[in-house]
Amino acid sequence: MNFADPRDANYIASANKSHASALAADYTALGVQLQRRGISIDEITRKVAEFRVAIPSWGVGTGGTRFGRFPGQGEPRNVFEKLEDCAVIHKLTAATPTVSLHIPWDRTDDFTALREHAAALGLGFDAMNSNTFQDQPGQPLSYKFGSLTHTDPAVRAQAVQHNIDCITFGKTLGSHALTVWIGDGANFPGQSHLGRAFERYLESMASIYKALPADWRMFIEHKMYEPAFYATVIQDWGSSLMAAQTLGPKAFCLVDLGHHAPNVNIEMIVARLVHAQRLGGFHFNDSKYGDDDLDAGSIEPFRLFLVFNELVEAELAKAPNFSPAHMLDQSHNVTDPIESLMTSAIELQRAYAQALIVERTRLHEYRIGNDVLMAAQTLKRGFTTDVAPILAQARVSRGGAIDPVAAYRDSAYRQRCAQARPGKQSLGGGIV
Ligand code: LRH
Ligand code: MN
Repeated sequence: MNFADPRDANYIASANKSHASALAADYTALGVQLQRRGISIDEITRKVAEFRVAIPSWGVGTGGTRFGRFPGQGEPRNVFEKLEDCAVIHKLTAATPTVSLHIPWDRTDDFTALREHAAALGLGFDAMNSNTFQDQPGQPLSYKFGSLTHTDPAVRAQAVQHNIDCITFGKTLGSHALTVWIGDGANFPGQSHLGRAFERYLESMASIYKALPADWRMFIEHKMYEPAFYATVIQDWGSSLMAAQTLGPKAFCLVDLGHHAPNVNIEMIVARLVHAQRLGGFHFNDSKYGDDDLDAGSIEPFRLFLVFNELVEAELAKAPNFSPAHMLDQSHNVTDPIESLMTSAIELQRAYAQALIVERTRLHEYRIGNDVLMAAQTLKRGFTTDVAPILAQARVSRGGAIDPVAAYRDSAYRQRCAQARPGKQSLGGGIV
């Protein structure tokens, strides 16, 4: 089997050769179509090429559920190998230059060496993620009954210190944000005092907030349920926003698309958080029922488009304090994680491009005139336009592949990893 390095610029250039003329024809045709709508395709392509989304380090290994995990071939065995796979995703899509780490899953003795390894691969680091939803071997106090909101101040102190350690590691890596998601909550009515649990949360988060460097942000991630199945301390965007506004200007709300009940209007939540100037960022994924962590845009692409429509409206309105951090947060149980992460990053670019080509002046007129049907049709036209040539051209303009999945498969990178990374295939349950 012939191996090629899919991160190599020459390999990517040669892989693009056979697709170049078709792309040129499709791009020209779409350009003519958009020109008729008064839209410059090159302007859209330039903006799409600037779009960036961070890769979750925990997403490059095969994920699982509580019922089991079916490891794939050549899984990364440590954070250094995870970064090598993240570099493949970035080189082929030209859209994912940063990685979001999870501690202690990515803990290493030498974060400076990790930073240098990443830099050599052309990668940097986005938000750090703390983990006080699992107990680690040798951990003095258990998080079984909570962490930052535990009734025992010693457990809360242990969880606060863990978050402060994540900030310390992040400073070495050049990260500028800490994402705090906790599973704290109750399984039964009566188990916890809903008000006091929230007060303990604010007290603990205030201690973590104090440890944030001046140029850092803290992202509060809400989630409706799981692992708590009756009440979760930070259950919804309202609790998250109240906490952010209480903690201070460096605290923001992070929207994980899978953390809402089915049919919740997430784009409305985004619009409100933009208004409150507390939209910190996203964990993009998709879901049909619960926190399914499926590939972004795979179940509800129209919903993803509507979220990006709110982001484009905010961008055009120059909304104050608006610089959302885009991250993927997915669990790849039955696909090659590298392929899923590449196509998911592209689905975000697709939703962004579709939102960018909406004819906003016309839309505004229909809205003001209450021409409901034409307003809805004008917005939908962005979604129904095939922007694939723009996405491919944006990749090529940054040295990426016209067809990333084909280039990846033809390189036999996975097969090479299977040979180079023998061993480690734990079958247990759980997302990683
Ligand atoms: C919780 C969550 C959180 C991560 C974890 C891996 O469901 O979305 O963002 O810490 O997944
Ligand atoms: Mn998440």
